[in-house]
Amino acid sequence: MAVDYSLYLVTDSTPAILGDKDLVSVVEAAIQGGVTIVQYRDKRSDTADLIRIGKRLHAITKKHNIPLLINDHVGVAQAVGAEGVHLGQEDMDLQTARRILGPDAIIGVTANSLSEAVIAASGGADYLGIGTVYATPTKEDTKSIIGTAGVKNILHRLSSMDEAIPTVAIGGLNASNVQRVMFQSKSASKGLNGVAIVSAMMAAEDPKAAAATLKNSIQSVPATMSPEAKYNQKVEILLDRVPAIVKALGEKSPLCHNMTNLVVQNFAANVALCIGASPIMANYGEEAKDLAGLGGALVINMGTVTPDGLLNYTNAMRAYNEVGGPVLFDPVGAGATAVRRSSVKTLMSNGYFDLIKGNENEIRTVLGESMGQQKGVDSGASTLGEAEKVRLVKKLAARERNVVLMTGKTDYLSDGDRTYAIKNGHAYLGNITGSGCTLGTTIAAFLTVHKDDRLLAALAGIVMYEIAAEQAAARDDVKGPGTFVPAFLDQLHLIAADASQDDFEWLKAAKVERL
Ligand code: 3NM
Repeated sequence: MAVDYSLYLVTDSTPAILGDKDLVSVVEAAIQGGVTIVQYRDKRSDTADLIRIGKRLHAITKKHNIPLLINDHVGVAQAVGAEGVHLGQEDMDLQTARRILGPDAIIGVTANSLSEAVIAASGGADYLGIGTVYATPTKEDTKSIIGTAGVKNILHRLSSMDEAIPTVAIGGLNASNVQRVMFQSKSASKGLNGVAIVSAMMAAEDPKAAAATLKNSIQSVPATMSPEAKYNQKVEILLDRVPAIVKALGEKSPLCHNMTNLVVQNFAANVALCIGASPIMANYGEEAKDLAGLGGALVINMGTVTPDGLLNYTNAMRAYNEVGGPVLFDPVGAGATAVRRSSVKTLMSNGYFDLIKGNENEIRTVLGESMGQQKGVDSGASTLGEAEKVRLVKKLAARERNVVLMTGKTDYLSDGDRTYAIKNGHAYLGNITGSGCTLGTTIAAFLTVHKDDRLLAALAGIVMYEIAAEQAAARDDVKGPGTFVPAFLDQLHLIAADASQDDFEWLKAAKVERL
């Protein structure tokens, strides 16, 4: 019998999660909402109770024609007549359980690492529970938090094996992240078959509605995430499309919601205005619920991160993710302190970023290939060659299934598939504060006007921004970084004004190469 693993309910009878609700009623409601398989997990009851409750649960699951598995206790599974068991790494070994339960029983195994996954898959497990994806109060003794990157690694390894074993992810999954986790975990050849969830259903006030919402999220593709499409690769064709995008920005004047650092608030708002966007510098995450519905984009720039700030970023990111509004992440100084390194992890595990932009060190840190302590938030001297930079942006974009921009004298832009070098800009951008941050503001605004191809939208913003800088630096009245700033704002404004008149002479200065 083919088992549907898409929405896998793991029960929990502890008061902290179940409250005063009746276990069997909660399970039945969740099944009515769309649960496809149930695991009875109860770490406290004695054997007699496990069998008694297990039988009641089995009566329900049989009525709905879905399998019931018992956590850990092979004997209980036999007594109840359940369809199988789920074994943790500390439970009975797979081979013994198979011998006792026979070839038809469904036996699942928890895998936390590549080797655990490979051993279980080649040992004949019927499915794997891969986790812990995110930290969860439901199970505090978890071994390691592997995130979507860890799940993806395991899936990639399993895809090279003969056995096409089904997989579910577990740990900290809920309505706000299941869709993204399914999407981001997918490796080229293998995706998850489903998600295993405890508290988001067992602790819900309305388990049927909670299950229905989860089911709906799992079955749909996230609003802004569609990189399956085959995009055009050619630079000339991409640049031909830039004018329409720049013009659309001026016409639409999208909201550009910046949660940015204290240093650049004013400059970022001015840049947003000059390119034709409508800035709002709202740092209170609760406001994002209203703002996210207005069709704009969110910039999370963690240049002056604080504990409150981190919470606000997370809330805002969730609000935009829910409606598919673009979110840009600028991990300023990501490698500078332990706090920032951990902030990057917190943010990456709590939501989806359409685009991550950073300098060499920041991108390395986000990827987890940091060379150690970074001094301050400046870019510092580049230490990597082009091939290595290209490898980093491609790898991060493929891992996150988004677009990554590494800024520097040459910028590298990739969606994991297409990668480009952009050689516009001027040295003065490196002599003023906020030039990287306001490039982020610019790109975020562009992401709202061309959602079909995020890389192209970002490219349009980058060339407009950097060519404006070249024009400003070439002006007679510009003597250095001080006079450069107002001239730069002027040129951004002029390019936007020219675009509204269909004048795109400036675009001839674009220096973009496909790699
Ligand atoms: N196993 P929630 S995490 C039962 O990592 C379980 O193997 C895990 O609970 C593992 O959905 C976990 O409430 C608890 O986060 C998952």
